[in-house]
Amino acid sequence: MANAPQHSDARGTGLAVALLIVGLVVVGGVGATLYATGRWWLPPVASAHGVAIDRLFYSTLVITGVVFIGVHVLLALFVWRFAARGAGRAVYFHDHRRLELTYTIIPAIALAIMVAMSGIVWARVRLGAPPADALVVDVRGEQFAWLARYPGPDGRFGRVDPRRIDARTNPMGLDPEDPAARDDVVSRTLHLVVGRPVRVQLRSTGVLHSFFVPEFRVKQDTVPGMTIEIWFTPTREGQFEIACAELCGIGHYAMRGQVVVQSPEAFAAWLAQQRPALAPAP
Ligand SMILES: [Cu+2]
Repeated sequence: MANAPQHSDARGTGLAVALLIVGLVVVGGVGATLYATGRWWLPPVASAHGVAIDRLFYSTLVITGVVFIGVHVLLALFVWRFAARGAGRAVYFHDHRRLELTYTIIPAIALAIMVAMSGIVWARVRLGAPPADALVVDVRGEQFAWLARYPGPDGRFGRVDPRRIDARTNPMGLDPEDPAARDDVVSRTLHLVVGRPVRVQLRSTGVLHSFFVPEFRVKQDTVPGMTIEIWFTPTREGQFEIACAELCGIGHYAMRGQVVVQSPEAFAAWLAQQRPALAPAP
């Protein structure tokens, strides 16, 4: 029994360290949550489908959060309950069919449910066809800004040709030989109508960018040579920021665009004031 006091010392140190770790995890977790909810949490949603995405996000957070806390509480309990106490030896067993089946099947079911929940929301948000009365806007990412194009009074987008892109005079690459292009309106600010679905046709000049408007819960890469369409319905008037979410070069950090969501009347008035991009300067 000469070793007994040493064991008791080690246990005391172990318990102190365990309590310190638990304390740090609790303080860190609670602190980070409070800080994050105030500063980095999701901005209030401003699109119709965003509500379903938020619901999915919060249910995933609750499910994984409960599992996370449960696992760590169990881990701490086991460390405390089954710590070495003197001469006892740990019990070892190999193969435990029921145990292995339990801890495989339960997480598999939980994960399958979560994947199905995401799949349903994804299918609704990304695979559904846009309504016929949707506004159509062409959006182009370039180093390091965003451009929006509207079809003008004829309601038709003119041809664009990357070879005609000129950073100063024709950043969209409109083809002046196409009559439909002559009245196209190009704006550095994306204007949308509250409550009206919008189809955004995304293009890119040069490199990959990503069209990200956090309030809309919309994020989509733009790829040179491709037109990628997304659609959504803005539900709140206001000004939001388009942040490029793809590292696209030295000016990436400054690649911000503005979205203005406004009433149908204000939108019509704004559009009526715009000069066609190809019109000679007054
Ligand atoms: Cu970019």
